[in-house]
Amino acid sequence: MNTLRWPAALLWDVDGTLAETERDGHRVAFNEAFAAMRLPWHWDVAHYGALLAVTGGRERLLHDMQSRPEAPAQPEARDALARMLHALKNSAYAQRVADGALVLRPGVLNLLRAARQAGLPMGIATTTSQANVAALLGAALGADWRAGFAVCVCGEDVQAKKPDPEVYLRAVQALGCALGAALAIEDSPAGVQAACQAGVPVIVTRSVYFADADVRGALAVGPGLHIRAGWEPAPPGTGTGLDAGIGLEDLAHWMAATR
Ligand code: XBP
Ligand code: MG
Repeated sequence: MNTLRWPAALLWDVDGTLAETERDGHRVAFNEAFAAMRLPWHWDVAHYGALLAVTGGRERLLHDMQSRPEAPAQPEARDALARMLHALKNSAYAQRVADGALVLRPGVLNLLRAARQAGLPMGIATTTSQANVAALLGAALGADWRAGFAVCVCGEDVQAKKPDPEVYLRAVQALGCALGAALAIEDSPAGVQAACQAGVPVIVTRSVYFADADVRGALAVGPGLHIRAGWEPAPPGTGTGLDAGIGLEDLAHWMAATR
């Protein structure tokens, strides 16, 4: 009996999945933007965690402004301020990446390399902006990072951000495979919801902000791609050494459950 189903493509989420970018990356950069605009706002770790329920940095700013007396009253002025803050935030984020503040999560590089060696097409399916993906992956993978991904669908490329399925529908359409044949790697409930609604199987690598979040619908959930302990269901592959993380064979076993 064949218990393997090799994915036709791997689709990577970015924030929280490829790297722990939120707490020490985007959050800090938002605060730098507030300071640059002389606004008396500061998003602490806990408040930012609550704000992550709103996907998209600009949308997050607009949401937070609803409870800020200093925010402009007129919707147009609010929107303009959010755009300005978001641009400043993204510059500050790129600077943090350039300073080495953000690195890929353990196990990510190994799986990226294994997929590349196996000729498995990969894509990016993220809510974050194109510039942030380019900053992060340019620093982590080199200037030619884009060549390693057949598609890269970002926040600007969709009408509706996660949990809407659009990002996954677009990415899989560009890859040219069946929705159910691709495999997404996510960290957040919104990401899992987006993949599931698109009909794309998904596994979850837990990130700091979504350590206990409800990610039902995922094929497998675990603490990181670098480690085989703590995954549910347990990684069924053989592993390739004592310290081996999650490999392609594990993904193919988990995918077999979708037959
Ligand atoms: C995470 C997000 C993004 C980032 C900030 O996206 O919701 O909004 O927090 O990036 P994902 P922007 O997990 O899908 O990568 O400010 O560019 O939106
Ligand atoms: Mg994420």
